Amino acid sequence: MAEKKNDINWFPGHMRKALNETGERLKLVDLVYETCDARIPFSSRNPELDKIIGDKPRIVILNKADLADPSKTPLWIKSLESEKTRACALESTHKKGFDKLNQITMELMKDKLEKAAEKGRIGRPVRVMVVGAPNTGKSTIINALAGRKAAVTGDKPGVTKDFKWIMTGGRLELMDMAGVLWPRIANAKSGICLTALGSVKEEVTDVVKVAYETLKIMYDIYPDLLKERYGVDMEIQAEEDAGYFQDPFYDIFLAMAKKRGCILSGGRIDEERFARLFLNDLREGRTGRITLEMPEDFK
Ligand SMILES: Nc1nc2c(ncn2[C@@H]2O[C@H](COP(=O)(O)OP(=O)(O)OP(=O)(O)O)[C@@H](O)[C@H]2O)c(=O)[nH]1
Ligand SMILES: [Mg+2]
Repeated sequence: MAEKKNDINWFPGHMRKALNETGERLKLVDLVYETCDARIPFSSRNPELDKIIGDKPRIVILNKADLADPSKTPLWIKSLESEKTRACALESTHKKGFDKLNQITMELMKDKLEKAAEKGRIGRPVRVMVVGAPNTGKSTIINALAGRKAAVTGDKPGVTKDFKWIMTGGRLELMDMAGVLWPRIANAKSGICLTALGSVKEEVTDVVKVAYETLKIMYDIYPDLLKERYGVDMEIQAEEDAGYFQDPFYDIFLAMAKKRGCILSGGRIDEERFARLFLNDLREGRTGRITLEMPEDFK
């Protein structure tokens, strides 16, 4: 495999603008819903955004929980909660988890709403800004809360490019924001995970490199899922073919590609086709429910 660049950096103008404007817009809302991908709750949380949100009450939403490892999501929820920050899981395309989200929202707003009611503002709306990394499901969550398709959604990052207020018809007024990454993703594994699960535009990355690095991460955590999906005996391949200079994972990668019929004329392996297939399987949950990081990895 040809060596290509490893760093992942995607920070287009609309994201810089959204990040710059977040601080000012925060003054307009009571609460923040910060979305992350339940499969990578550390890597899909933006440290720049975290600083800007600061002490504002927030609910971290572990979205796409239907695709995450169900044994790990509760551990993440526990580790993310603190005095000003609550957390919950959502399966927003299946409309699951919203009762809990509403309950926490009202708990966090209780004092503020009571004070408003004392001043005669009974039933005052609750204003929420929805922020988070691209493609983590912000617009989908808003549509579920509004009960209609008020925001545009899509299965690629960077769909929402500017902020938009959406009234739910109930008590909530929601501000949909553009998904934002940050200028330098310092942790290489985070960059790989964000790309593998769809928060970084694939076109700016080396898809084979991303798939290959993701395979290594998956091999460490979920070797059985790989074995099941791709029918390759991981251990035997790794031990038998590992020459001194040969990366054993490369053989596994090639064996998996071959098994899935990614072969060019002349018999060469079509690495790029397999890389896309492998990543699509992973993103869409065909490989299984996965969570690629644990809270204790970041303590
Ligand atoms: N499986 C699953 N898919 C989801 C869930 N929530 C959203 N999606 C899908 O994820 C993709 C991205 O959803 P969006 O709502 O557009 O994400 P976004 O955060 O608004 O993205 P940007 O506007 O690009 O930042 C879409 O294809 C959704 O259908 C979920 O809970 N489970
Ligand atoms: Mg959006």
